[in-house]
Amino acid sequence: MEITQIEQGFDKKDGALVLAHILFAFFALLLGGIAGLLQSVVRGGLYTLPGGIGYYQLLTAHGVLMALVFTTYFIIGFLYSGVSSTMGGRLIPSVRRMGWTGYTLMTIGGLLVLVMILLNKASVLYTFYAPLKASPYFYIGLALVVVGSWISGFGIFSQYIYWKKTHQGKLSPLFGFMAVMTMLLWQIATIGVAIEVVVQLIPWSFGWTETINIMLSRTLFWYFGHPLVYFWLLPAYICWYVIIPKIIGGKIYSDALARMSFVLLLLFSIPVGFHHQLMEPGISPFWKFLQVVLTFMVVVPSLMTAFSLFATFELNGRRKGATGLFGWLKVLPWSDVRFFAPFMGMLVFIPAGAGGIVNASNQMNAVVHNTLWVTGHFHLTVATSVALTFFGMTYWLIPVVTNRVLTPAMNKQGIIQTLLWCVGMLFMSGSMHTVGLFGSPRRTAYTTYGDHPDAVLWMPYHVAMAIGGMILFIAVLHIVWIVISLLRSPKGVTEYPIGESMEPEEATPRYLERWKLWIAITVVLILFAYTVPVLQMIGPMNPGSPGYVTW
Ligand code: HAS
Ligand code: CU
Repeated sequence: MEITQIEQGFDKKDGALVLAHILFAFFALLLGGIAGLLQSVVRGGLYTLPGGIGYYQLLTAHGVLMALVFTTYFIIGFLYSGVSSTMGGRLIPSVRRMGWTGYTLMTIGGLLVLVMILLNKASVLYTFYAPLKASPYFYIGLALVVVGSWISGFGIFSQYIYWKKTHQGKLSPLFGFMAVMTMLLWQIATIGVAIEVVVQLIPWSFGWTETINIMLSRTLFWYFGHPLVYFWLLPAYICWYVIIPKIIGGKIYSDALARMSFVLLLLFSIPVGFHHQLMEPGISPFWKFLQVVLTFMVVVPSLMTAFSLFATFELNGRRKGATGLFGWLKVLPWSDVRFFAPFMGMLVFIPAGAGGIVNASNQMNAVVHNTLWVTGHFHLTVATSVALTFFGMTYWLIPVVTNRVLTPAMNKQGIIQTLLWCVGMLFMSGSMHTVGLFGSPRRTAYTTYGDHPDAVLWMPYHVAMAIGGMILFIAVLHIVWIVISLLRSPKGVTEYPIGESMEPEEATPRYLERWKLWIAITVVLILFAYTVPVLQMIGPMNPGSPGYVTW
């Protein structure tokens, strides 16, 4: 039985599940924002931390809360909302239960991780690189977060299977297809980090094993760590492909192209982790080269996405009578924050993606690796393109799931918030990129290196970073205030904005939904890229290292 959204409003029980995720995400954003503000002023030499709080402790809290907690909660909440809306009108009860079980486990694990960081027992940064050794309970917390997210992922798969069974032979809704792809990427990627945490880190931090194979642990981490960044990006792409066309009053350029780009993102996101380890000894150049080639393959679906977005915008403009090369720009709804915030995310993604291609090029990676350039790169990608898109979605998502409406006043606040974010990031990420090219290292507390001339050159950029950090902190407070205000906006029914394709359903080839085929190719690519180097790593040349607590 289909229930149309607009008459009934959003299912209340589903709404509660989605809202729980979204609110927890913004709670993490607030805490992470406080840590971010403090560390940027410390790094700029403007402030000294009181009461024995460590710089690296804050940096760990910031990274974990922003990159892992904010993103994962927002994404799962968003995917559940769209799956409920497009695949049946409500979640089947067993799926909703899985959603809550996943949420509970993730929250227990997440709080355990946070407590360990606050107790200063886990200042190992968000990549928790060995041989830095945290409390075992930090790693156990991480494992619980992963297991929780698996259960949430199975919920999404179940709703998809249910929809397929009740709609024999029909093409799945684009949102549902993309949600399944996102969680599939996540499930395959997290196997790597789960092995690292359960087999290596937990026994070692309990003292059951004395040493740890560092190369192997970092490789398992980046097997997960690169697809992790696509796990953040794919939901933003869902918004750009599926939601934005509806908001601008246009249509999706091509359903088939959108699905194909998601298939390619699954295939090529995982066997590329070595592009984070290009400067590490212990991996032979051939395997690094191979994974760099695959990295350039994973750029292709992003270029397809850019193409498709331009086509959507332009065709929409022409339909509305726009002429000339750039006439279509004029008819876009600039004063609508639901469009404006994600659009700024897209715009920023052009230089952000170009920076990624610089990183992936071996020789240039030697220049930028471990410098603030990389920090600048990911503050554009995840902290602007993805974050602004998520903020832009919040303006309709909270009203949809709470059966309320967005007011013009809140829309206006949203435009201001978006501009604040962009200005703050221009200062912060701009300085990071520049000073990174001058060699200023990332992940370092305040130091003038004995007033070395290079460090003297870096200092003004570090101060500019701090100014950007302050503006961004104000923008964090602003979005949190907006979220609270949205919870109190007037009652009413908001439509879930799902775009339609320009093409008829028959235009999408059915092989795009042959999951077994895509999973099989993914597994082959992973085995190809990782088997030999991993075998080399676990050989007798790698005796392992004891752990260190450096903080
Ligand atoms: Fe990256 C490091 C390479 C994308 C996140 N990356 C990081 C780290 C993070 C991160 C968090 O190869 C640091 C990890 C750590 O802590 O050490 N990255 C890439 C490449 C891409 C890329 C090749 N990264 C991302 C995305 C992220 C992200 C996305 C998060 C969401 N990255 C690297 C490498 C490193 C790295 C190395 C290691 C560096 C080192 O040495 O440590 C590509 O996927 C990028 C492809 C993107 C494009 C852009 C397409 C543009 C679109 C927008 C269209 C706009 C429109 C609007 C239509 C080709 C789709 C325009 C309208 C107008 C009017 C103009
Ligand atoms: Cu990567």
